[in-house]
Amino acid sequence: MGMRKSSYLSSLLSLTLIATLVFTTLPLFTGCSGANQNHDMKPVTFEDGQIIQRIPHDTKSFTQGLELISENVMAESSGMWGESAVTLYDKTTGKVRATHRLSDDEFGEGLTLVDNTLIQLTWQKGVAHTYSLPDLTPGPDFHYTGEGWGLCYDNDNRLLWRSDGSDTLTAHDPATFEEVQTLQVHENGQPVVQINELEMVQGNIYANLWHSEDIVVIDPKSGEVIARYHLSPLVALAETDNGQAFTKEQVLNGIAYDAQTNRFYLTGKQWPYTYVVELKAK
Ligand SMILES: [Ca+2]
Repeated sequence: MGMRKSSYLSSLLSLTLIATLVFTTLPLFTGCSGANQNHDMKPVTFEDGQIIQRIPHDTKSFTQGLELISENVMAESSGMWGESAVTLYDKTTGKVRATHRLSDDEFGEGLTLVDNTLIQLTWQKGVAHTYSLPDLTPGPDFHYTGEGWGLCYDNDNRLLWRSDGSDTLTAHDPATFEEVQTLQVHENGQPVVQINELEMVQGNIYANLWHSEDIVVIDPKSGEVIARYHLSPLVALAETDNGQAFTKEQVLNGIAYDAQTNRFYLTGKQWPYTYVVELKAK
């Protein structure tokens, strides 16, 4: 009796598992006929916004910095020892326009544009590289203390904001990279740590948090997190598009804002796509 009951339960569990697999897998293939064959997609609405388009993304790129530097051109900084680079590519096709490899002892991190110069952080070397456009011709380096994680530029106040994995953002003078001020980031009285990639959007700082599926919006005057977006539906879509489970380091990282369309370009480390997303106003 015990065995029969166990066998019955086992069959029931198997059927439930198969049904679950069928029902969870089916919808995933209705809008996409394969990761590298069809980039079109049906818009996906989720609680905090809508995913409306996917754009090919280099799965070798360990994304650390993402910024739209003109109407059509995306700049991306990628990390990893021996593989770090800065790359310019078409924002709709992903076609590479220019790329520059870092030396093997450098780990690329955040990047941003100041006037016509790209600035790229390195993780632990205390060096920020500069490049002129459109050819990524290297210019003079900047030097700073501490780690480099994310970088964005507040053009209105002429301030570069750098994250270092802690709850502190450091503002630098864009001409000299001298430290101007620091900002403690907090939410409901608690420090917000592991702040990673950054993006300046309409006077606020949008930030990835390392190993998190959330993007937070930081008021640069107070350090208060004034909004938090939950991007787990985007991470789930990207993982499906990837065709296999993400490793624990293939995290959401990379925010570029298109002021013309009020849309965000969001990606992750070694993701197959960058996604165009409309975020709800909060
Ligand atoms: Ca960015």
